[in-house]
Amino acid sequence: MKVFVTRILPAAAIALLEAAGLEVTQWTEKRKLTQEEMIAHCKDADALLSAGQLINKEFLLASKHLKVIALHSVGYDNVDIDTATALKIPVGNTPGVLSDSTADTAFLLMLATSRNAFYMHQRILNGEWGFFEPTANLGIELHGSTLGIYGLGKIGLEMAKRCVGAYHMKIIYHNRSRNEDAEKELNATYVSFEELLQQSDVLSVHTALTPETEGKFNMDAFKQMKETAIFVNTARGSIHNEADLTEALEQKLIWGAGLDVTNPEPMSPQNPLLKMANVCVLPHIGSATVGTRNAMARIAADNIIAGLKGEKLPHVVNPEIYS
Ligand code: 8YV
Repeated sequence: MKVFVTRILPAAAIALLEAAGLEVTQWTEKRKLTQEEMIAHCKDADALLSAGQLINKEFLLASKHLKVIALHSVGYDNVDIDTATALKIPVGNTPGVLSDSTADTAFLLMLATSRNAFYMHQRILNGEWGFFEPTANLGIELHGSTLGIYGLGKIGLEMAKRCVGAYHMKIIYHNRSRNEDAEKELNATYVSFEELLQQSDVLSVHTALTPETEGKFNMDAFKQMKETAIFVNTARGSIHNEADLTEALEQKLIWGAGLDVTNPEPMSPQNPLLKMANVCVLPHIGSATVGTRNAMARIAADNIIAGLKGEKLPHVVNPEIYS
């Protein structure tokens, strides 16, 4: 049976697929496939292992024969899950294994933003490391401050643990449902969305992108935040409204922002956010460590192998297809 893989993945995962007797074709060009190319490459395939591609209704209707789609990501906002479910195609993702590396990235952005670190680096490159002034280059102290988490799941919990361990931060969170483990383990307090905005010194986004969370951090939200607050987003760029965030930073409604995700990606090098002292931007590298990307690729391979055997995927996002 044949598997089409949309990116070059760690060799260990390809070896797993081949050891299972599967014929693997990888897309090796350094650009996204077009919809037509996706459909054409999947025509003879039995399974699709996808990273960084849109899987919409049109693609799915043209690729109904696929026995399984495995994503190389925990997020599945780029997949029309309702259509996949209606077509009885199981879709797998890679939860858990990227929680540490993504939380590390959120922590890095929080700390870097609190000290304007990326801008300071840029100033050295520009030859602007000049006269020492005790009142210049001052950042914000994180110790004992309040971390607000929007979407306290696996990744948010790891971010919270780091902040408690490093800075004894107080944890507040807003979720659709309570996270009792975090309440017990970290003394986290559930608050309303408005309280989260008003009380957070650092507000870190760890929720999935859904119609409910899209554009949630807009001007109305930024206006309610502290002037000293740091906004961190390592989830999806569309959860914040970028124009509103830029304006909020320009008007000093909040202190700064650390972003691993933008809308669109890649971000234009001309984006005004990149010129701001109080903004740190990374190119969506939340899960980008050797260990994590290997683990993600292995899970994706396991999902493909199970799907092609007609077994339930170890990590399935539409389990209802089995009932
Ligand atoms: C992925 C991510 O690496 O897992 C996710 O949801 O955002 C990233 O870690 C990226 O989507 C490419 O597959």
